[in-house]
Amino acid sequence: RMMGALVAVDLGASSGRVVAGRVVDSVVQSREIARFSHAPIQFPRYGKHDDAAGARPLSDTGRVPAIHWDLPRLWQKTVLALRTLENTDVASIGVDTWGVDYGFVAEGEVLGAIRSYRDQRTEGVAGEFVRTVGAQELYQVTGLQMQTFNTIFQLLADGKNEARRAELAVAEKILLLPDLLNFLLCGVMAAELTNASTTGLIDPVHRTWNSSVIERMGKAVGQDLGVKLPDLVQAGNCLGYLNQDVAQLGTTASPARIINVASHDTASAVIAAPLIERSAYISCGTWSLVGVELDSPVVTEASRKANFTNELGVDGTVRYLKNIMGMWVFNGCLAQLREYHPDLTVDKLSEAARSAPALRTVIDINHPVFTHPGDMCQRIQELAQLSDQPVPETPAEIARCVVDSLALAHARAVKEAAALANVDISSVTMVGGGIKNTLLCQLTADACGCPVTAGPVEATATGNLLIQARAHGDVGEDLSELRNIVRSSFDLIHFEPESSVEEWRSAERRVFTHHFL
Ligand code: LFR
Repeated sequence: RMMGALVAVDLGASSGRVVAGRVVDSVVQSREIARFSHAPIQFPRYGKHDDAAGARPLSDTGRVPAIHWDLPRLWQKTVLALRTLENTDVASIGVDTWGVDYGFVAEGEVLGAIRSYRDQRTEGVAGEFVRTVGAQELYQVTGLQMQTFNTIFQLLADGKNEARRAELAVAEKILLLPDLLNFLLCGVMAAELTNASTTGLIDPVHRTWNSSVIERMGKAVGQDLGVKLPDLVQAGNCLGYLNQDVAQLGTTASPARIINVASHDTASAVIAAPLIERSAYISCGTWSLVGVELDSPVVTEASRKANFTNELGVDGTVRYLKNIMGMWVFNGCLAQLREYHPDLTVDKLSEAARSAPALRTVIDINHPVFTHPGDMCQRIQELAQLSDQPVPETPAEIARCVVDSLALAHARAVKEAAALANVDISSVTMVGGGIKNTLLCQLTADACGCPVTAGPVEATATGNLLIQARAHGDVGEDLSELRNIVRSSFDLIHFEPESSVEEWRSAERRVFTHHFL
């Protein structure tokens, strides 16, 4: 049987792509249809009726900008990419994006702007809620890491703002980004579980909406949020059929299906991480997500203090992992350095890092100063100064500091994951765009003191395609079979540790660490 093409719409926080593929004889064949970069967009935020503030720089007013995603552009890019496939037989489409962010739907339309998780409106609000519920209790019932951007805190912040509160009041449903795009594609609303697990509103043991937390939230914002959250569905569910006004895909008898994939990008990436026994994974993109696959959550106090999260994967798995600020910091430095060095590219900066002295300065790459867009180089220099280390000045030194620090953070998180989940780890599997930086892979092997297998780069889109293929019955049911397909479809690169772990341990002692909790 010759099946139609599968289409993965994969939107990361720094770039999006649309990939068309098939699985033929247990090999993924795929072709990139479109790729585009995008970024959170900042708007000045003024005080209410505060005319005097108009003329002053925002920094003087103590106000932080509002940060939105460009949904119209993301949608437009997606539609244009789909239209290029109008002469192809397309069986289905699956959408994945970064987690936590959402929009409202009312009267059949998207209502208002989509805030980015980089928006700082949640700051005080998150702490207040956590203190009322109790950090320990909240962790025990949600298993979720403490990040001020978790959906639960964003909704709480919306409830405190008159205008957003009004939107929340008229919203019929709150839809996470991939669910929102699915709704636009086919008119059906649902919440796919892997991404719902990033909200803070899920019970990770029963894998259902967490009614007690939702009730508390609802009280805090003065509305019954339970009715606004759509029904949960599992990855693999056929949600509906592509609206032919968007694009004419499929056949007249059967338009392309919209399939719920593992719609959290990290969940799709972990599906396509060709894990072997006792291997940790690192999904390297805007973030580095470092962890292990488990079959039940870990909600101990030690785990909470280390800020590990229990996000949900497909087939009953738990993604026990930690968020490390990944290429976000590197790319932020690059953007800034390009003002003075317009010819600089990711590749050139990565190469420059290779030639700079190793482990000269290491910083806490996960320090909250890096959360928001801006002057990354200065922030690095300040942290270097604070810890009495040489201040990196040249592009090469800055880049090296970032890559060394990131590798160190990778190693530390792998070690913590193993200890906290009580599992043995003897290798690390790295996937995602960040592995194109082979220095990062090598240094991660060095810092971990164990072999690293890197690939595929397009793990997220691949995981997306594989769940669609499985929904059509084109591949086996088992996650291990999906990973075998990945192994036979991509060239994986192996890195053996080359330097002594001792050097890394002593470097670690120089890091000026920020304690979250
Ligand atoms: C990666 C990711 C992370 C999530 C962060 C914010 O793209 O989805 O898993 O913590 O973005 O949504």
